[in-house]
This record gives sequence, C-alpha cells and structure tokens, in this order.
Amino acid sequence: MTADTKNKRILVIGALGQIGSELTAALTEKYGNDAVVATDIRIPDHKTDFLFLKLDILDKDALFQVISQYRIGTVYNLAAILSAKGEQQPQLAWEINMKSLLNTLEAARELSLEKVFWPSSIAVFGPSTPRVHTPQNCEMDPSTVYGISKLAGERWCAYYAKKYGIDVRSLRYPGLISYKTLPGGGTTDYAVEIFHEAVKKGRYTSFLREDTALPMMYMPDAIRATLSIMDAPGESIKIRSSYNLAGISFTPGMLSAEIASHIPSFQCDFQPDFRQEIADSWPQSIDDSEATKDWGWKPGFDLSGMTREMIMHIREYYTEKV
Ligand code: NAD
Ligand code: AKB
Repeated sequence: MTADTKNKRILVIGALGQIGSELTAALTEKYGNDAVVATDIRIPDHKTDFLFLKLDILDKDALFQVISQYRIGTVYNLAAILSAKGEQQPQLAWEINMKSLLNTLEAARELSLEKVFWPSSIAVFGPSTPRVHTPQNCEMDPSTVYGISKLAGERWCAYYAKKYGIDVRSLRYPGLISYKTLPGGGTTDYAVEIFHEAVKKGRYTSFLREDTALPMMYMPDAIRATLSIMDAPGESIKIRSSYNLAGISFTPGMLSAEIASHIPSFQCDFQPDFRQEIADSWPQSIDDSEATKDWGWKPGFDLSGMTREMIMHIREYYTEKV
C-alpha cells in the first residue's frame, strides 16, 4: 500500500459497470483485497474476494454511513447513465448523473475524504466544438443530457476544488473498448458489440455510419490513465475540471477492415440510428497535451494492437462458454 491508502480504504461506486469491474480488479491488485470496498446498485452474480456492498449513490445517508463505517479515504464514483440511454430518459439521467456527483463531493467536504475520482467524457463537446484534435479549452455546447450533465459536473468539480480544497481528479474518457464487461448504453458501444458479433456470427450491423470517426481507447489504457492521475502529486494536477485524454481515433469502416484482417469472412453493414446524431456532435480526435505535460500521460495501444487483443480474448470467452 502507498502512504495515502495506508489506513484508509478505497470506495468504488458503480463497481459492476464496464469501467468499475476492471478498475476494482486493478485497485485490489495494487492495494490488496482488504483495501477496497466495491459497491453498486446491483449485486454481483458471483462471489468476490473483496468486500462488496449494495449501495444506491442517490441515498446520501447510506453513502455517508459506508464512508464512515469502512474508513474510506478515496472514492471512485463511476455511477452514471450514459449518452444513448440518457436520451431515452433525460430526467433520470440528469438526476442520477448530478446527484451522484454532488453526494460524492459533499461527502468529500463533510467527511474529509483524501481524494475523489469522477469521470467526465468527450460528450462535453458539441456541434460548435472544433472536431479534429479538439483542444482542452474551446467552445463546448453538448447536445445530449449526458453531455450537459458531464459539463455541469466538471464545473462542480472545479468549484469544490477551489472553494473547499477538495482533491478531485477527472478524465474526459473517450469511448472505451473492453472484453470483460459489456458497455452500459453509450454511443460508442458499437466498437465493443462489433467484436462479439464478429466472433460469434461473422457479421455485424453498425448503428453508426461507416465514416464516423470518434475518439476511443482500449480499457487497459483507461485504467492506467486513471491510476496514473490518482497517483500524481497534487501540485501537478493543474486542471480540476477534467483532462482531455486521447487513445485511438477510428471509424466503423476502419475497425471492420481491421477485424477482417483477423476474420477474413467478416461482413459489416451500416444502418445509422438516433445515435448517429450524437456521434456527429462529438470530436473525431482529441488533443491531450495537457495530460501529457502535467502528469505524463501517453497511450499504449493503437488500432491494430487493440483489435488483436480484443479478438483473442473474445474468442477465449466464447470457447470457454461452449
Ligand atoms: P456502466 O453503465 O457500465 O456502469 C455504471 C454502473 O453504475 C453500473 O454498474 C450501474 O449499475 C451503476 N449504477 C447506476 N445507478 C447507480 C446508483 N444509483 N447507485 C449506484 N450505482 C449505480 O458505465 P461505465 O461505462 O462503466 O462508465 C462509468 C463512468 O465513466 C460513467 O461516469 C461514465 O459516464 C464514464 N464514461 C464512460 C465511458 C465509456 O466508454 N464506458 C466513456 C466516457 C465516460
Ligand atoms: C458514451 O458513448 O456515452 C460513452 C462516452 C463516450 O461517454 N461511451
């Protein structure tokens, strides 16, 4: 354990989600099973080697109780409704995304948490944003309720950092690609679904157009970035809203061609739905030079490395299932 987790535990909220499941594993590996308390509004379908509690982050009293009872020092709050699902239930998305963050920031203030991690997203950008190599600071006019909640959340993080000295750290994750847990209702989900369908059926129908470039990242890079920003000395974190973070930028056409280089019979069709409009409002690539400058960020995976690993792991998954 490092000094900041010596006596206090780490709380993960939303631990069963696409990021939470892998971040919890990385945190227990790094700090030990006893150092981590994993929570979600759902319960896991398997036994865990670390403490797992059912917790609704909207229940502020329950959150405060868990933080006090388990001597929590650091909180990773991953509970949210993502972009596509949020457009189906805008009021609910606003309620969950804002209240979960405000409850966490209030816990940090009232219970003197050491550190908070809360993720933002490329969804904070909108149609007026420069779409190529999108800078850290530029015009931001998100057009989804998810993006509006993330932009407002970023401002709340900066406010709590300035006004109350809360050590809150945040990343604007791109679309994340992983094989361990399915994504939870975003616009970038096609880039995970395509691998499962390619391996299972040899074909996929993309809900985004063939030429829609979006910023993406393979999960191991996202986990490394998260641990890295949380480990960085406080004085090197100059941005308290949220850092731009870049991995790989590609289109559904480019991804399906890369998959076809491993599965030659693979066929992909393109039938855009309501998610196309969301994707069209987001950047195509991101300038993350502030993250590189302030805490040394550098992505590790390119399109071919990510595709190779995804196909290998998803093949293993379906082979073991048979
Ligand atoms: P996810 O939907 O896979 O997981 C979210 C988890 O939160 C789920 O397990 C869900 O059960 C839980 N949850 C929902 N409501 C809750 C509540 N009231 N109390 C406690 N838990 C609750 O999402 P994810 O992809 O893991 O994303 C995690 C965070 O990262 C979110 O803030 C999301 O906006 C952000 N993010 C994700 C991506 C991505 O591509 N996955 C990209 C950018 C930002
Ligand atoms: C989504 O598509 O909603 C997420 C995100 C980029 O925030 N994957």
